[in-house]
Amino acid sequence: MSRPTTRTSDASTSRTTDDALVRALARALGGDDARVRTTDAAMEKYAVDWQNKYRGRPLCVTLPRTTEEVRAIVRLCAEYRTPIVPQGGNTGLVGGATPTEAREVVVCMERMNGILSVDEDAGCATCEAGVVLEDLESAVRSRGMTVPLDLGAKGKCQMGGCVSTNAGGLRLLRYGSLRGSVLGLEVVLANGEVLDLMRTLRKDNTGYDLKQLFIGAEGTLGLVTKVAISTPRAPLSVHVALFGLESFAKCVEMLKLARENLGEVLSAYEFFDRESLELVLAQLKGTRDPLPGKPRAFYVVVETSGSVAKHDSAKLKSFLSIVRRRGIVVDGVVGRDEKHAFALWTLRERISVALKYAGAVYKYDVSLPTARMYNLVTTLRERFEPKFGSSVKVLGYGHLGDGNLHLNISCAEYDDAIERAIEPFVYEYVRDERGSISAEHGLGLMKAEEIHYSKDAKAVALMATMKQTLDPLGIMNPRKVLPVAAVRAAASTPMSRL
Ligand code: FAD
Ligand code: 2HG
Ligand code: ZN
Repeated sequence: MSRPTTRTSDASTSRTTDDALVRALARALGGDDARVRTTDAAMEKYAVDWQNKYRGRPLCVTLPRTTEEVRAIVRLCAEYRTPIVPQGGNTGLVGGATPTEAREVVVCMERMNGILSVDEDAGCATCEAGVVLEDLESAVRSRGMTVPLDLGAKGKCQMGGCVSTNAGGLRLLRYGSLRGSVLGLEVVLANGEVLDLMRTLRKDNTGYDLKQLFIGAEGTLGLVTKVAISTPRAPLSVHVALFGLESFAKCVEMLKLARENLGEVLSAYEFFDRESLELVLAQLKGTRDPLPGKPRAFYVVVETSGSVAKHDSAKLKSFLSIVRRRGIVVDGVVGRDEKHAFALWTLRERISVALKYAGAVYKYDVSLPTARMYNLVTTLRERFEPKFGSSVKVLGYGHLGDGNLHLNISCAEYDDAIERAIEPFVYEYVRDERGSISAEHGLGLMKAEEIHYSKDAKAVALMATMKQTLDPLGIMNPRKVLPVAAVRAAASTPMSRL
């Protein structure tokens, strides 16, 4: 087989090269047409993101079944200098898993969905990267354990995608980030070699912790093919309460009291504003106002998880009386049973689904100092009101216990005038607060060029050098995470000049 040195701009040569690569990929995957897809119809669901905001035109979509097949795909793409877009459940919110217009090869991991082991004694599980989060949860639940990650997309997102995003979710407050829970990884590097970091040890101080490089790398440094994750005991008793509050300051005050009084059983502390609730009630069938007839400006979901129901409910009761006595909450409701608790959680967990049904949405996922977090929402409302009136809705919700605000701007359709009113204003605001422009969703395509708002030039240059070392041909998910210019500069800058 001839070895092209670069992708040529000559259309016919380029097409011939593309055809040769597709044929080679088909051979590598056993000539199975269903696993090397080339028609627009067969590629559609892989070409567009969950929000319908990003769309690309991939050269083909590949669906490997084994690490060996992933290696073969990566080697061929390296040989043909053709970019790879790793894809999991395609639920990412920053366009990281979406191909661009650059005729890339999508490598979707959905067929690598085997659960390899569940170890009750060690409290860990190992699986292939394409296992859906909810499937892993069911497997470990039947053995009395839980996956230390839970999010609204659990029925679709995959373990490899979650690890590659370093997804946070609804119980980070309890279990911490995936950087602590992930015990091992297997990764196919950009040269097609396998990096075997699959250990299930809790403690291992032998040199640099290389798996951390791939956690949150959004597929720009290699393809995650296997994951080992700690699986703590599932809580035996779970209680959920939803409160109505009149100001954001009260939500913050109540968080402090929840930490003090619920202590070790506190497992989630999530907030949403009235605008978010109204949208959910309008868009999602079967949802009900939890505190009918008493609209409140803010709502907080508090969850406790423990092992002795009597002890946990006594703690929750005492917490309720403290926050009532101090006049922090106006009213609240405690989940009567599992079904009712689920209904209360739905109001928070499915806000992003309601937003999707409502039309176009601009999403910002930021870390800010907790007490001042909501000021960004009110500031933006003031900015929008005179120009756009009620045609643009500004919503605030998120993981208050983690200092993570989800700012969402909902409108009928995407509009450059609206975007100009938001950006770079939001990024500058977050920079001035020394926050992060990506708390948990990553940078993807959306924010690759904006990384400088949260990281200084030296840090970005060092990241680009690491990218250059691991992916010298630049084939792993190009244009995602890092600015194009930084990656180019790294190719010609010696480390000593950083
Ligand atoms: P994808 O979207 O397919 O990919 C995400 C990124 O990882 C891309 O850059 C992709 O190239 C890369 N990637 C995927 N698989 C691999 C692999 N095997 N190897 C290397 N790179 C890979 N996020 C949160 O943090 N917290 C939340 O609470 C949360 N809730 C959500 C709720 C909903 C309804 C939705 C739609 C999304 C939510 N998200 C949340 C976004 C979140 O990023 C994803 O749900 C999840 O982490 C992505 O997993 P995925 O398998 O869908 O990955
Ligand atoms: C959540 O916490 C997710 O619900 C999605 O991270 C947030 O859609 C969003 O902005
Ligand atoms: Zn979130």
